Amino acid sequence: SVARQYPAPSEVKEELLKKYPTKVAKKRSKSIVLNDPDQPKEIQANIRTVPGIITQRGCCYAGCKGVVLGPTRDILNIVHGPIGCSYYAWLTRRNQTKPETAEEANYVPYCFSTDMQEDHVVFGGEKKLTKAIEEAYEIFKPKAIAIHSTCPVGLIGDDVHAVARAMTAKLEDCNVFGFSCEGYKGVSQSAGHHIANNGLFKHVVGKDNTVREGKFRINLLGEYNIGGDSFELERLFEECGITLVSTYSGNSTYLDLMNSHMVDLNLVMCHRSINYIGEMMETKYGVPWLKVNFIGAESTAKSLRKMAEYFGDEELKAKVEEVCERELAKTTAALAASKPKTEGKLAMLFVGGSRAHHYQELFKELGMKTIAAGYEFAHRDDYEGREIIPNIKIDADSKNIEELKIKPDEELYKPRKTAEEIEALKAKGVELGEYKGMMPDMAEHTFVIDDISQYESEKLIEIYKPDVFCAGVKEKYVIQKMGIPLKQLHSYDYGGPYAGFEGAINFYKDIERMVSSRIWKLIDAPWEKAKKEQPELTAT
Ligand code: CFM
Repeated sequence: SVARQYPAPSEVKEELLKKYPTKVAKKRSKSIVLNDPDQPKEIQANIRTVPGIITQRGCCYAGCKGVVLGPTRDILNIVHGPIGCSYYAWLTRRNQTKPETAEEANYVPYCFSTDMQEDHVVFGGEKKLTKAIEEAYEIFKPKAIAIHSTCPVGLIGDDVHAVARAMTAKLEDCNVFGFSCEGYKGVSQSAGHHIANNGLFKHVVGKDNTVREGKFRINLLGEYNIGGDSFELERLFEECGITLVSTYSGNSTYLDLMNSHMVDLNLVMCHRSINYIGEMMETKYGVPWLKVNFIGAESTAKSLRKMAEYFGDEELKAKVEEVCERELAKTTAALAASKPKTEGKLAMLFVGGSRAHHYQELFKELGMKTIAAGYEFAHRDDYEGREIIPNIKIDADSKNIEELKIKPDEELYKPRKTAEEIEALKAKGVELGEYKGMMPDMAEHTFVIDDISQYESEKLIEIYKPDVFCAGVKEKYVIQKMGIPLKQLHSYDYGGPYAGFEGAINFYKDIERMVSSRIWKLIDAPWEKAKKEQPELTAT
């Protein structure tokens, strides 16, 4: 193959900004960083998108209801608002769940909405909400009901929390709680994660103090079972002899979440969406957290080994080693089959607040280079690493630990490790409570871009012609019409799981197929076709 030539990175950045008005260019410039892995540069993140720019972002309601609360199967989620937002209350995220028995409650396939009308906007919607809760309770008898506010609710001032309190008092054995997660709050779905974390911690965590069986009890925080990812990780934990008490919140139940403070360790997969629960559990119950990444075969093995090292049990370490060796033999064989087709190809990843980092590991294994990546709504710590930024706990989105007045629980607080043990673990690479971020893992002179716009995406594609572009469904078809295959890293298109060892094998195969296919280059985009057929009409 011919070595590709690109303009100098500084010229690329200039090209991305050239068309913007001066003020906009100045603002966007701070969110476009040329990477230096050894000395991560400051990146502008978690700020308002410039109006008029086509962003990839979602809203606060999406982050709260869709992302964090949605996957738990037996919390009945009612969307308070007009029906438009409730379309997205339905399973559009491919978060899977598997009840253990046919009788077990599962509300994931349902869609509950108050279907607010004009007169509710004018005269208030609290009565309508009360009725909706009563009706849902009558039909389903759930143990928990969560109310999610959409924009109009905040604008007219319905007090969903007052309704929730009244209904909790009235209904037998049903915990009703509300979330003020109006779409307009914050600058993206990130504020919704924070509101969801705070609400779950306040209303759910700590309500069941049963000590579950098992020598090593953990939670998996920030794993949502998209395309069955959690199932693969559950398999691995079980084989290693680990008791998984709860997952936040893929394939989870209300009872598991109520019991989730009774563990020895929290593993944090998606730091962005769930770090607040990790912090609060540590403050109140003394449970430490460890950042892991189960995306990529090597990362999965590394994460399992770190976890075993944390527990320090020889039998567990041997078991983890056995599982890793057996599984790595399979992934290595799969990689040998795919890598000749993928080696040297280029990838770009623009997604969410976590996967644009994690999935670079899989591309690395495939011998592919990530030349540009960025999050939609992450904060600076997800890029630069949390330890280098002062006051990282202070978060503009929502209330922080101090404001929530979270203090150690007098009966249940128990530090799991001594200061010396924590130091010893750190020396072995088991760094509790730390996240290094995306930038240190990316090559020098690659681009790190926060909240990339559609325009900037298209420019990057014109310049670098990547072999695969990773984003979501809103980007997918425009980019494929440019002749570049797009892999959805939110929903996995129709594929997955991609986590763990089995997931890695699935990903190798899917990416090999995508980068080998010439189909997108053979089809003219509608605008190219129009140019060919009627050149005079498309002259600008
Ligand atoms: Fe975390 Fe997620 Fe993500 Fe996220 Fe999301 Fe998602 Fe995502 Mo879509 S919780 S930040 S808000 S890993 S829904 S499962 S894929 S943008 S990168």
